[in-house]
Amino acid sequence: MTQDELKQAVAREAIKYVVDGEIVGVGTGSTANFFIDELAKIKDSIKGAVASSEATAERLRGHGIDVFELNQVARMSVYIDGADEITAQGAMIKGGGGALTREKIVASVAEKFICIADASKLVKTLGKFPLPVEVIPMAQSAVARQLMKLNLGPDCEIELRFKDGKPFITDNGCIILDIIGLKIADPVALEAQINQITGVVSVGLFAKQGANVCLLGAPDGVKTMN
Ligand code: ABF
Repeated sequence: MTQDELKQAVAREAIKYVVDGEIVGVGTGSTANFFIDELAKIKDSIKGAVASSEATAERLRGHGIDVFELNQVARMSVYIDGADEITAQGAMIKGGGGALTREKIVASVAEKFICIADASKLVKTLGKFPLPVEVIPMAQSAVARQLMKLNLGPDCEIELRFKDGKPFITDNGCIILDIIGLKIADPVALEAQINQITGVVSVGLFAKQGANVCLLGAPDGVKTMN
């Protein structure tokens, strides 16, 4: 099976968690895109969706699914999204696509986070994938200095994310600092430490509120981790 086929398999499985007549929170990325394609097949049985990025909103609308602003939504049963890395305990690194802040906000409103990923995303220790930090642009250098003061390890480096030769700008008009070379022993503690730095909008560590369920696609089938 290809990686895309594994992603499609978890996307199909995730449909079982969608509640009839309700609004579903939808993530960003290639696995979430497969989920949107599956959601389109049952669009008449849901009220609509809240998107975690402009790209997701566009894809949902393209499939004829109503997109609601989060401010219009008081409750949501499930938020379904991919991850860059996930542990067996449900802690994740997210934000490789740059949508971490909106993903975290939409996830915070949902009663359950359903993570959909191929088996390559499962790790023992988070940190091989660069950890994204969304930052207010004027605070770039100040935040980078504060991050270095956290003594995150000998191999740790901080890089401004670029796209097409220019600093990457998020849907919120902010920049991303990627922390590379981490081995995250205590994800909950590191998430709290980084959140406290002035100028940080959010960090792509989803540990305090991690995934409630992870659907992991492997060649021998989809495994459910609770
Ligand atoms: C989003 O999509 C992100 O938080 C994460 O960076 C990414 C995973 O991408 P993919 O599904 O394309 O592997 O969920």
